[in-house]
Amino acid sequence: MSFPEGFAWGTATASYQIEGAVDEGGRSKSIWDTFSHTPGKVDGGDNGDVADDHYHRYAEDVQHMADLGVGWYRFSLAWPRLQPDGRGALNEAGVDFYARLIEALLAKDITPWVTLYHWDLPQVLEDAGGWPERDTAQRFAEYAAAVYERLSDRVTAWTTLNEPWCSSILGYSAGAHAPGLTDDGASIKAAHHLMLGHGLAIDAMRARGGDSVFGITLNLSPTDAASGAPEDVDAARRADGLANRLFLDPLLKGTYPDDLGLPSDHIADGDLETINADLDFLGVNYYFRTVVRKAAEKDGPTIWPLHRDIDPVERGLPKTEMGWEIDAQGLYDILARVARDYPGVPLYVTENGAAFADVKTNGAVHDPDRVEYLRAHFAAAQRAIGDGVDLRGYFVWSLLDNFEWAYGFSKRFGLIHVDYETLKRTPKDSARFYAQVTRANGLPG
Ligand code: PNW
Repeated sequence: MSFPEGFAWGTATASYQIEGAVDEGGRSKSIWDTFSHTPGKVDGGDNGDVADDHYHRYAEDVQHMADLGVGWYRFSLAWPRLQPDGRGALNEAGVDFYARLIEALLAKDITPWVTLYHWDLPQVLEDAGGWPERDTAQRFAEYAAAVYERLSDRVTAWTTLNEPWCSSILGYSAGAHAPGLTDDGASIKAAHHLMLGHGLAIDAMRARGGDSVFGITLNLSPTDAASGAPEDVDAARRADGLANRLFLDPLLKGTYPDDLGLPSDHIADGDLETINADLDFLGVNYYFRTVVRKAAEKDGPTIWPLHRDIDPVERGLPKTEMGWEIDAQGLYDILARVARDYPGVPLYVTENGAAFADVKTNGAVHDPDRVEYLRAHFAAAQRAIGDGVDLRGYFVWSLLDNFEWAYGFSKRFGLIHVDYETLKRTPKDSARFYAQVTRANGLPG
């Protein structure tokens, strides 16, 4: 049960979910500070003010990674820490924090895999219009280039964006994520400007030389019809368009899907060429399969902007604490589909994992459901590789229990338990399981 030699095993986190220290080192506010401090937006009124206090405890966290035996760590940089004004010179205290983290990783032979944007837009840029505004793409490219100049002597793997679907659609049309808007048209513009920012950032970083690799991470979901009825099949095609092809097509083919009837006034000449920048890798985040049917048109916040006649359908499978049905075959299916429809780009699973309630006894943390979840998904990835998918690595979400966005601290995804009273870290059974996998480069047994 071995993976290819050199397969990159890692764990993943994101800045706002773990760092805390929101008022330290010259950091400005992000849209997630604003959103989480707005009553009613996050479960339990939770916010990331302290989170895992990783800003102060990063050295201990790096030691936990070493114990896991991971060779790679995917984390994100907080734009408001590095460029508090959303433009101009970098903030030295911010650069210094990430430089110390990166050096601690390198000292343990852990390769840093940096994400430039995991949703914490400087609030000052949201005040200027946020992602629906074209200038935000330019701001992002300038930020990326400035950071690249300072860190590319030590960091050689660069991801521009994490999950532009979440930033655009959850943020601007479903209202479930910061900035919490519910405007279908704004979300489509936001998606375009995110990808434009991605393309401009890659151009700007490549122009500065070095031997880094550049890519982007998408959350992808195989999308099926609930029945063979033509209207359900049509709903599934459109849901797939909005969740997957809206991002995959421009990034990897240089075209937008033409079957969604989306507005295009905001698209300028040359944009698609910029967005279609060569990718050294595509990161795939996989959590669940989507099954839909045709429904009646409805108003209100939606994850299917401008296609308000789609309903999700449950299949009665066991679920994680997020309410997401567990479907490891879905990981195989999405990897195989990307490899077939968008050939030639190396793939990484940049996130996969699950929220489950932990069982605590005598200071130990048992999480048999997570162990089984990971085992099944690793096996699915291995089948995909066996069938020819060029999958190069796998990052488990997440290293630590952390601030799970709109769910606050109520959902725990960590391999390592965090006690939010004491901030004590305790590796779960799944951490010991994962350490066996990384050391054997495959499933034990
Ligand atoms: C991802 N959805 O978010 C993020 O990259 C992580 O920061 C997050 O903690 C993790 O998955 C678990 O949620 C997603 O509704 C949030 O489809 C929502 C969705 C997908 C991914």
